[in-house]
Amino acid sequence: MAGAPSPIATTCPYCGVGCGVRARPDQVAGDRSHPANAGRLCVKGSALHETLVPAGRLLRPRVAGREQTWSQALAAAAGAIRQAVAEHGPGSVAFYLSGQLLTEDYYVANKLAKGFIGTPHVDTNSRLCMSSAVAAHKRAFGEDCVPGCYEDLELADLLVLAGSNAAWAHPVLYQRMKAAARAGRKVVVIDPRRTATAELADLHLMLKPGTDTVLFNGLLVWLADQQAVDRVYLARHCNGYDEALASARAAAPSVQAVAASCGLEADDVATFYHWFAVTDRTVTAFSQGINQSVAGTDKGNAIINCHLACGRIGRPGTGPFSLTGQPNAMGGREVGGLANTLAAHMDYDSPGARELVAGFWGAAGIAEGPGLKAVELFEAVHRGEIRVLWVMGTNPAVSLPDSSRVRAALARCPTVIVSDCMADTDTTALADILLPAAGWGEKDGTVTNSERCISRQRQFLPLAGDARPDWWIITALARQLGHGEAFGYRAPVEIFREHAALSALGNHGRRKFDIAALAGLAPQQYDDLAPLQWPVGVDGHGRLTGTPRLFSNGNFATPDGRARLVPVTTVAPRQQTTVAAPLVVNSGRIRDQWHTMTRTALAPRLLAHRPEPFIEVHPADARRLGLQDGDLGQLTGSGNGRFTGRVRLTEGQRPGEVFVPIHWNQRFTGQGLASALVAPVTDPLSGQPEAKHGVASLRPLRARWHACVLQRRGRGWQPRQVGHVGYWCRQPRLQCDSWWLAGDGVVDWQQQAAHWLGGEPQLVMADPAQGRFRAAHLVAGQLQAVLLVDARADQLPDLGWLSGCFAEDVLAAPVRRALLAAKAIGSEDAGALVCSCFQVGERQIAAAIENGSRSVEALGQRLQCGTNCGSCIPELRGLLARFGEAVLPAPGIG
Ligand SMILES: Nc1nc2c(c(=O)[nH]1)N[C@H]1C(S)=C(S)[C@@H](COP(=O)(O)OP(=O)(O)OC[C@H]3O[C@@H](n4cnc5c(=O)[nH]c(N)nc54)[C@H](O)[C@@H]3O)O[C@H]1N2
Ligand SMILES: Nc1nc2c(c(=O)[nH]1)N[C@H]1C(S)=C(S)[C@@H](COP(=O)(O)OP(=O)(O)OC[C@H]3O[C@@H](n4cnc5c(=O)[nH]c(N)nc54)[C@H](O)[C@@H]3O)O[C@H]1N2
Ligand code: SF4
Ligand SMILES: [Mo]
Repeated sequence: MAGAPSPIATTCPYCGVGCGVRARPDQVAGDRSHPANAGRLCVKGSALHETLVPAGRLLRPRVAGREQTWSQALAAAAGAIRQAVAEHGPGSVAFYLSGQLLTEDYYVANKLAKGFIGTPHVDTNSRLCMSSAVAAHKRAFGEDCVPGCYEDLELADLLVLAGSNAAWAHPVLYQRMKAAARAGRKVVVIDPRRTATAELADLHLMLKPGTDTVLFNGLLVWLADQQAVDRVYLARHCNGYDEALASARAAAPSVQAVAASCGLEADDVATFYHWFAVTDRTVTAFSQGINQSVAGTDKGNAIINCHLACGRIGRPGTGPFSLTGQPNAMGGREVGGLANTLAAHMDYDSPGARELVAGFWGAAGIAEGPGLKAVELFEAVHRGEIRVLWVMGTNPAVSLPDSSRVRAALARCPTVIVSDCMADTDTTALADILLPAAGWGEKDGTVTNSERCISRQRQFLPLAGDARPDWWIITALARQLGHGEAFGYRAPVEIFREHAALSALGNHGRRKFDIAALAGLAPQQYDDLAPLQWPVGVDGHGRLTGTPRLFSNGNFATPDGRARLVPVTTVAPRQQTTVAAPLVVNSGRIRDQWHTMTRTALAPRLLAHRPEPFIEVHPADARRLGLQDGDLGQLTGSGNGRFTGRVRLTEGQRPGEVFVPIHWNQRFTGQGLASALVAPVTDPLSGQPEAKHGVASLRPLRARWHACVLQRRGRGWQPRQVGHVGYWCRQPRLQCDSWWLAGDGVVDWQQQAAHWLGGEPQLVMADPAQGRFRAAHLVAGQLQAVLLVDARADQLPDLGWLSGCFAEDVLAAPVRRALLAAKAIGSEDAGALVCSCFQVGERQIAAAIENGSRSVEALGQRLQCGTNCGSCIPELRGLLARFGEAVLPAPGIG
């Protein structure tokens, strides 16, 4: 295309797969040369350019709600920090960082806080995400290292996915696992829910939540009893086998005992154990179903124990594999962003580390020892001990447990500084000083993905408004505080070189994290840096070399070089059901949204798959509670937090347990925070919250009416201000904004319509007997807003067609009539969206199945669904199973 800028190679800012992207402002594509994805992208990655919109950006610094210049805002922030340190000591200042910052941002934040302000209280949202895996790695290997690489997931003959919904959370890696299927390869999924990932499983263990340690302890016992352990490997390279086995035997004496504790069939447990015992090439990939638990660290070690016992680590197709959540959680761990670490994989208690780092930084007042971990940190904020809290790149009002207490803590804190690229989030709403951060595409730096691969993020857009890259903001503040000499960086490359040099400090091969070979990169070399897995070396020709696998020689990062098996006991979930809160609440991700929706909700097609917060319930529980599919349900947690969402009935849920998504927040719905149902209890070693095991009661939300309002963009109506609405949820669409509403009061709809539509409706249809009402407001024939009311939610029409009417300049008469009937004219409603890439809906797919497309491939040929990112294929299969049978030709026909 003439005149179009050529694409820039960069990295996707979402999940820890770390896909390479070739990006232009108006277009993104997978980077074929990137080792993580070889050209593939998932639906979120493919929609990245649709989120590069000015809407909602924070463009100028704000102090106490007023726009300010950078120098004013930095002076205000520096003044608050100086005052807090003078009056209450350095420990009254805290930073709360994010695995979505770039390594360079993270490095300077850590250096400023620990080294120069001298506060140990620097923690990150990775505490909620990876800290149990980090602690497990350290106990077993002596250092926080993921031993293997993505290729191992393809090479494994047995692939175990524990507490991971990779099909939705690591989609491109999932596609790679799927494509690597071959005769004899087995997949075991360990998850209390039947997820999209379970579609890949030869065996799905739908275990009782929180019982993974029993399952893996039982596996260790089985391996020992079947002589499947590698005695030579254990003798040469490991400590602690006998103790770990004794502990496992006490916790999981037999397959029957394991099956009973985990709520599984003994035959299924034995099958898993047998496969593991006989398959040398085994990888166990794990994620938040393991980490987010009061036994998260133990769960990780129980898995690692089994791999060490068989010597299955450090070789192709083997190993425990912690799937990283965020794009740069790994980079944050490298710089030492967690409160219990110092820098560059050195801890405060690593011999001599504090002095070495202090000397390297020239920081005389470096923090003395570990600081508070996220949950404790916000408790300290609540107690008033933290006077200045700086939040960067995370939305704690939504993502930390017991959200109302976190909000109260933020509200009480004398100075809350928030750096974010979005203006209106649940956390920015509580900030005193708001600093506009550059977003993806506007900044330069590096990230490290799940397989230790360092990739460049590159700038291809100008900075929006006065937004600045995070490293710039942090160093500008450091200079205000008088630390100009230590923070005189002019570009990210200078920070990166220092970070690389620090990794070699006092290392002498003791720490695997060593990227000293990159400490001398010239700016151009940094710009051109190709993806590279650490530790990084240099070959005989002076070329940089990465390391796909660690510990291949059986040499670990412990003082004696031996790995440690850790005795694991059984720890029950801390949040236990009660009569008042009889259901277990599981929470997690959906396919098309990223975390608190600040970016993915900007692309309407990413909201079409699941437009509203929902509660997945087993049909037996629903029957007991008087709930039907599509009803509104309300969960009440043990701490009285509430969650209202659309009930989805599914056999994929164990009875007595419900699942809610983590994404919705107060910008999008009235009462849909998963974290409101989670108590702030944590793993004693890692400090990671037990986010997968809240408890709650469930009841139907009584509603006399269900409504939908569609409104032309920018007209400013906010249902947050409406008193008698029991439920609201906002769904931005391509041509308009829309709200789902429900309430129990008696409403005069004529009057209400004028209010909600922002003007007298010209078109009205009322059918009080049916509880039905339709109204539309037009200006000069152009549609401005529509209100649809019905007594039952399932009577509301599909809104896809209606929202299209906002694109028309003048509404034709038949369209007006159809609008009141709210039925599409001449076009079939597509039904609930299944394929986001090609916008294909359930009804279209059902029709195609009826017309003979009886396979995923046939559906792809007819409708294109499933042919791009492939993440809807599990759902296509579900629809084929559901509709395929119903429409089989009757006997005797054809
Ligand atoms: N689409 C999308 N992808 C994402 C993200 C996103 O927001 N959206 N976020 C990224 C981030 S930061 C992260 S951390 C990852 C998370 O990736 P995942 O961990 O794969 O995702 P989750 O949905 O949090 O949880 C995984 C599974 O754990 C199961 N589980 C719950 N309790 C237990 C248990 O006791 N034992 C076992 N074995 N399983 C259990 C849940 O049922 C769930 O299916 O995803 C990353 N990718
Ligand atoms: N109940 C429950 N709670 C959970 C979880 C769960 O499974 N269940 N999962 C937990 C996990 S694993 C995670 S990782 C967390 C995630 O939770 P959060 O980290 O709170 O969620 P995000 O929406 O990713 O927040 C990132 C913020 O940074 C902003 N941002 C984006 N890019 C930049 C940038 O370049 N610079 C700056 N300064 N800001 C930027 C975004 O606009 C957004 O406001 O949630 C945790 N909470
Ligand atoms: S798999 Fe993850 S890194 Fe890759 S495109 Fe999707 S969200 Fe981005
Ligand atoms: Mo995460």
